[in-house]
Amino acid sequence: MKKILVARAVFPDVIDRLGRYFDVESNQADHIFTSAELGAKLADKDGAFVAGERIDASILAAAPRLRVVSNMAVGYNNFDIDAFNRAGVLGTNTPDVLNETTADMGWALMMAAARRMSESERWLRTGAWDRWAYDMLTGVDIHGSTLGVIGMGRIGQAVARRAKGFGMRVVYHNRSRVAPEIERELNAEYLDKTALLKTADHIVLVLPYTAQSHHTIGAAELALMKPTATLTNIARGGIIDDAALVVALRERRIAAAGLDVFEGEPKLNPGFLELPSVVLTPHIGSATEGTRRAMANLAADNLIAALGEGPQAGQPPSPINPDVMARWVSA
Ligand code: 8YV
Repeated sequence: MKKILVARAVFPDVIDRLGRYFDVESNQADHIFTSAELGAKLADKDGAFVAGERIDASILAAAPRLRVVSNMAVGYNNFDIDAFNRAGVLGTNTPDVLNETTADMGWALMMAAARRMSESERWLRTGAWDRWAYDMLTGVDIHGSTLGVIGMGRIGQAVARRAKGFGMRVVYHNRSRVAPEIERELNAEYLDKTALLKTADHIVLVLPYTAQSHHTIGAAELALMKPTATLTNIARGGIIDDAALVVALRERRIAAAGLDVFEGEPKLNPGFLELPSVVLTPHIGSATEGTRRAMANLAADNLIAALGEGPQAGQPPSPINPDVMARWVSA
């Protein structure tokens, strides 16, 4: 029986399912492994189930039997894919099943930032509310405004699709334009980054983290935004220069921000904690019971199939670097 490591705590029934095919070492105590511990755990494993753990050349070198690492996440910037390719290891992820849930979260954060929801609730809880006032906690409108989506992949499109009911104009920026029929369906207009930053009232970041997308939004970009605009990040820490955003919010260069992801999370820039105009959530974009179950099961499907078991044996549903599999067959 092949051996796998499930590196993080996950739904017990998913562990049971994996146990039908493999000798499973689980981690239901959810101990956070150091890189060295993870390498040692993988020394005799054929597969691994991870959720955002960094897998690089040093870990792969410590794991000579390893064939597949299945990420319970759509983003896979935690994988050094070049190292995977060199080692002949398949990486898999969990696309699509979280699109709608994550898009909902983008809207929740954007609306909470625009309408000052967190700030309002914090204030109410202090007991300070004793009257109505014409200018009490006034925010900025969502309806009728311009939504700017940076990163028009599957989740970006789901964010944009929701704008119709709010009567919004949709502008987007992406590495390349999406197909004309998608632009038409979403009523979305392509703009270069500068034009988008100047035009949008509410910007939502939905792009993958790569060396190229590092600090897509820094001081220069924040300076282009409208002082009434909001900025929401449901993508990855590092896409925004958080230190620059703290300054921009402190100096009221933009109205508000909604952040689910942070540079260096689970730590975050302490400046955010002092600012009323930022809504902060702990990377919960995909966190609904149904979606997390779908992600866990898809991650399990990938692992089972990649290791030649189950109904999809040899055909994992969402491989990242499928070319390595040809090397297994011919090896
Ligand atoms: C994951 C995410 O829950 O899928 C992603 O890329 O950011 C989240 O949905 C998180 O990365 C843990 O794996």
